[in-house]
Amino acid sequence: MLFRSLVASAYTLGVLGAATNKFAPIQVHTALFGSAIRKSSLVEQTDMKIELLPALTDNYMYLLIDEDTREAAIVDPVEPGKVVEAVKKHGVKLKTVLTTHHHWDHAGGNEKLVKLIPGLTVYGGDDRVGALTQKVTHYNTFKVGTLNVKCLFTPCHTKGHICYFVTKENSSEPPAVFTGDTLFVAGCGKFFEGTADEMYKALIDILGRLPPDTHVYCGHEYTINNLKFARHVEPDNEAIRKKLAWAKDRYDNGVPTIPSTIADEFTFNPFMRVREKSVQGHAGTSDPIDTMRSIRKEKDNFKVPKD
Ligand SMILES: N[C@@H](CCC(=O)N[C@@H](CS)C(=O)NCC(=O)O)C(=O)O
Ligand SMILES: [Zn+2]
Repeated sequence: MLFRSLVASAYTLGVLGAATNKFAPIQVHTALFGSAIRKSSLVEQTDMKIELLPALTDNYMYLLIDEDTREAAIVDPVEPGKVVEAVKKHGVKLKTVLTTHHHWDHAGGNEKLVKLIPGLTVYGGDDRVGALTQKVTHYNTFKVGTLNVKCLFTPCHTKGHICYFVTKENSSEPPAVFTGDTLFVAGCGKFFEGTADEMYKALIDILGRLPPDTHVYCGHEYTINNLKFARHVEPDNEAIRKKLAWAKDRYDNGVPTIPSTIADEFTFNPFMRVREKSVQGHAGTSDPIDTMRSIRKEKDNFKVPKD
C-alpha cells in the first residue's frame, strides 16, 4: 500500500498530445515518476473512452466516458485535482465514483472529490470506503450514461474489494474491467484480508470467465516487476519474455503498460496460470489453490532482479 507522503512526488508537468488508431492509447499528459516521466494515455472506442491518469508513484485513476451521453465515471480518484482537470479537458459530466477498495492509495481522494464536485454517487463494496453513498456487492448493476456497469465481488486483497465490468449493449468493441488490486498485469494483489481460495475464485472463476478480449485496467503500474517474477516461475515461457521486453520499452518511454486483456493474462500471469503444469511444478504441488498460495508467498519475499 502507498502512503500519504508519496502524493508530493507525483505531479503534472504538461500536455503532449498525439493521434493514433482505434484502441491504441494516445499520450496526452505527463507526471513525474522517479527519474522517468509517466505519461497518461487515452483509449478511444466509438462507445467509450478511457483516460489513464497516473497518480502517486505507481497508481492509476481511470476516467471512463460514455460517448453517447458524455457522462463520466472516475475509478479510484486518489488525486482529485487531476480528476477535475481531466473532466474539464474532456468537457464531460462526472456523476460517478467507482471505488475498488478502501485502501488510502485508492479511496483516499473520495472525501475531497465529493466536496469539489457535489452530487456524485460513490460506489464501493466496503463500509471503510470514504464518502460511500452506494454499497454494492456481486452482480449489482447500474449505468454510467448508456454504459452498463456490473460489480464483481473479489474479496482477498481486502474483504470488500469490487471490480467493475463495463459493457455497451450491441457493441462489437471490447468491454473493460477495472480490477483495482485484485488483478494486475502479470500479477495479483497481496492477500491482506483473504485466502488463496478466494484469489482463485476471483482470478479464475470470476475475472477468468469474462470475454477473452476484455480490456484489463488495474490499480498499479507493476508490470515489469510482476513479469520478472513470472519469468522466475516459468523461465521457458516465451509469452513472458516477449511481454517483459515490450513492458521495459514502454516504461523507458513513460508509456503505460495498461490495458492488457483477459486472454493475454492467461499466457503470462502466473496467478492466472495456477492450473498449468509448469507453474504447479515450480510450486511443487498439483493442486491449483496450493499453487496460488505458494507463489503468492514466494512473491511476497521475491527480490526483483535488475534485468
Ligand atoms: N511490491 C510492490 C509493493 C507495494 C505493495 O505492496 N502493493 C500492493 C498494492 S497497494 C500489492 O498488493 N502489491 C502486489 C505485489 O507486490 O505483488 C511494488 O512492486 O511496488
Ligand atoms: Zn494499491
